[in-house]
Amino acid sequence: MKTVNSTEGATNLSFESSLTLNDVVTENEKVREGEYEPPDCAARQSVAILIPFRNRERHLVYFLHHLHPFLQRQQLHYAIYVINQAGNVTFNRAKLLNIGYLEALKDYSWDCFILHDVDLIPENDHNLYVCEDQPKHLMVARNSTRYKLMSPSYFGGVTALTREQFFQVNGFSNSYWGWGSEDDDLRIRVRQHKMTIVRPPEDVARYTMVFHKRDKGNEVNKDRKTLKGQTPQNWRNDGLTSCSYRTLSLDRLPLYVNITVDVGKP
Ligand code: UDH
Ligand code: MN
Repeated sequence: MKTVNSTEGATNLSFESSLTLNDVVTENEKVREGEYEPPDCAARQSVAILIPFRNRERHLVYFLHHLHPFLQRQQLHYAIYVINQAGNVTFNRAKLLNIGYLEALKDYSWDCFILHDVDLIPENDHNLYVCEDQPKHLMVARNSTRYKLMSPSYFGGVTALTREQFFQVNGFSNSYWGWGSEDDDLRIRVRQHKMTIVRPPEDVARYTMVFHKRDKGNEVNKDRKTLKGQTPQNWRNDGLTSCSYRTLSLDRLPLYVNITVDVGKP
């Protein structure tokens, strides 16, 4: 088996439609229940990767295929958590990420949390999946927006916050049902706590988004602008401290921990 112990810089990504989850399991014998530790050094940070999820099995296969070797080249101690929203009610990305944080901390006192869309694949392994002394926005450039940052205030797609940073801002709001602005809400929380947002250089922080259409059950949230206006008043009462949900199953699969949850409804 190939040993992975150094980064490679820009890589050519491939997306083979014939690739199966079993193939990816075979490629990654050293991963146990979604977790990996470098065998011959002590990782500087222990990192939990949290993925909000529903009905994106094909994307997850590509994600695991690329991310496991990517993270191992960076010599991280890490684990991947997929937080799967049960049922058909409107998707709630932010609440799933709050749940991921709370559940992952039951396993281990992770230093750093990477909040990661399942369809975004990093193109360059010099984009380090570790936390900084300020919250970090990792997805600066992506194919779907011609590798341009959409706005200087954009804080979506892939972000990294320490356990303490995420705790301080009370995590995400639980109130964003459907698509949009939950990431802006997190940025407002971060700014309110006098933190700044850091980014890697744009030639490094590049991603390919696997093509997709808008999902059923994740329509644009019409209340998103109103909600965003209330964040400075609401953050304290709406977040990790008020996140109620029901865990339906927790499965430690070979390449990730799958947590299926009932998040309630709008
Ligand atoms: N997600 C799911 N299942 C869903 C919806 C969202 O797993 O049904 C997760 C997934 O991790 C995804 C993330 O939430 O990467 C963000 O959702 P998204 O990928 O739908 O958001 P994006 O901004 O697309 O990429 C919005 C609609 C795109 C319309 C394209 C028409 N040009
Ligand atoms: Mn997407």
